[in-house]
Amino acid sequence: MSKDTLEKFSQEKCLKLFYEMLRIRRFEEKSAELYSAGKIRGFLHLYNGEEAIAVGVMEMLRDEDSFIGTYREHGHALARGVSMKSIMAEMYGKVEGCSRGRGGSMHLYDKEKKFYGGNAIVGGHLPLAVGLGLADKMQNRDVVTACFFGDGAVAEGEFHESLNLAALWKLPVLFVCENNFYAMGTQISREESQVDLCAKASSYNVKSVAVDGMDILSVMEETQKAIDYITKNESPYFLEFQTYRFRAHSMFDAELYRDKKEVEEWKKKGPIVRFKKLLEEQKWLDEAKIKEMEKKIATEIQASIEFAENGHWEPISHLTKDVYCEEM
Ligand SMILES: Cc1ncc(C[n+]2csc(CCOP(=O)(O)OP(=O)(O)O)c2C)c(N)n1
Ligand SMILES: [Mg+2]
Repeated sequence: MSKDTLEKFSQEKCLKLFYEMLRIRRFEEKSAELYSAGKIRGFLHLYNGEEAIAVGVMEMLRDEDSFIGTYREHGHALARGVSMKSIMAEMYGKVEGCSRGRGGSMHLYDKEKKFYGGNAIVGGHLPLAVGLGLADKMQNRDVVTACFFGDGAVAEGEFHESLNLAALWKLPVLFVCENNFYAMGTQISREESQVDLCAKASSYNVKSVAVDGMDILSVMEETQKAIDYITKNESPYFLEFQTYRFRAHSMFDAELYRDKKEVEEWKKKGPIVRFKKLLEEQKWLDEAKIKEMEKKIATEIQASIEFAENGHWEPISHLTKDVYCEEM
């Protein structure tokens, strides 16, 4: 993250990016509290520490581009502009939620925003991204599908099948690997014989680049290059963003598999603290501006909670709605 790169972007844009990362962080901190209070149930996976990836990639995607993600997808939805109210209501399980309360935290969805959903099955959505890319190619749409997944998905067969087919059929898919070095409690070196993930993607003839995922400016620069490449060459692209999750895998995780010192070291390289320092050095950001942002974010979060609290449960009469069964 350097001053030279910073100067390629305007102050206004940089403050917006900083705001978006802070907004995701605060939203998720509140979600954790609401989870502990029993307001949000089911699973809850926080993106704390990885915000630069969702914010940076979304900044570069165009409105017509699609994306699909994992269960750790609140940040992507927020950065894309899915309303915070509809996300909170979804996590409460209310019909006003973006998946009508049927999906919860892991299954956010928004057709208008071309967000084809969060997915709970590790690696299960990579073939869906390939399908979206194939549909776009067959219908001559000049768009890209971004597919976000973790390092754990690389161990799944779907990863290999998807990269192979995307390369073979020359599909416009941007594979975005959020490598936080852990799949639940398993460190990557304990499950992969080859930890260089770009080497795996390259073996399918997919152009691949490893990037510091804690540096929002690099995330944006490399995403732009990837989109340009996909569009020009009608071929997929693989970005490995190296990052770290600061909190537990989900709300049920005693974190016995990693050293607290390791977490503290990564926190020093966090996307928000690093960008804050750079912006302050540039005199684009100060405490007063941060205070103002915090206030605005707190108001939006509070409004989303009120919206969710006042939302409605789906009536029992809907139990068989959207359930299809062939007549016997
Ligand atoms: C096919 C499958 N196997 C196992 C699980 C259980 N599981 C849920 S999350 C997860 C870890 C995935 O790690 P990674 O892909 O690195 O993503 P991260 O959680 O680190 O963002 C596992 C094994 C699952 N959901 N699906
Ligand atoms: Mg991981």
